[in-house]
Amino acid sequence: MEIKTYKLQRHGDYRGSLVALEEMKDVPFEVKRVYYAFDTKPGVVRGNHAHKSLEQLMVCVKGSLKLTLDDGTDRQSIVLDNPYEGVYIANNMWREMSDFSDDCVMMVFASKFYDENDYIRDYDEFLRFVGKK
Ligand code: T46
Repeated sequence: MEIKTYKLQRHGDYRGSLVALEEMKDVPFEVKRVYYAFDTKPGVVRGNHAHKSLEQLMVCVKGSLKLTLDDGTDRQSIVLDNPYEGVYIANNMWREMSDFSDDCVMMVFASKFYDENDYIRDYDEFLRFVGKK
């Protein structure tokens, strides 16, 4: 399994940096929702679920975190520590986010509105969903 990353274009000049993301261009789907997590407490692991249909692009806009993706067979981790890199997270990936730095801001672009029914929170149910059990 390979984690799919996107290099985001950095518009920099003497004033500083700016990254612009447009749906179907920089983000590979239509964006219905954006959310961000910050002030994550030390040692916390977020995520621990998959989705039935949601697609997402994650960007660590400040600080760093470790993202682990699991397709039911293989598990890979990546450290996100710059605002010029996005990671595509398909629906059928179990995800965990850990090792958040104190200043971390995790921003996520999502293809659908929030829907608790789209979450798969049980790992065995996830394995059945991806046909690995
Ligand atoms: C995901 C990973 C990467 C809302 O009310 N609306 C929202 O759009 C979201 C995302 C969350 N919430 C509420 C639900 C919970 O009471 O915010 C609280 C924290 O959400 P959650 O525990 O789901 O956060 P994470 O960081 O474990 O997971 C989130 C996303 O929920 C999830 O879709 O893929 O980030």
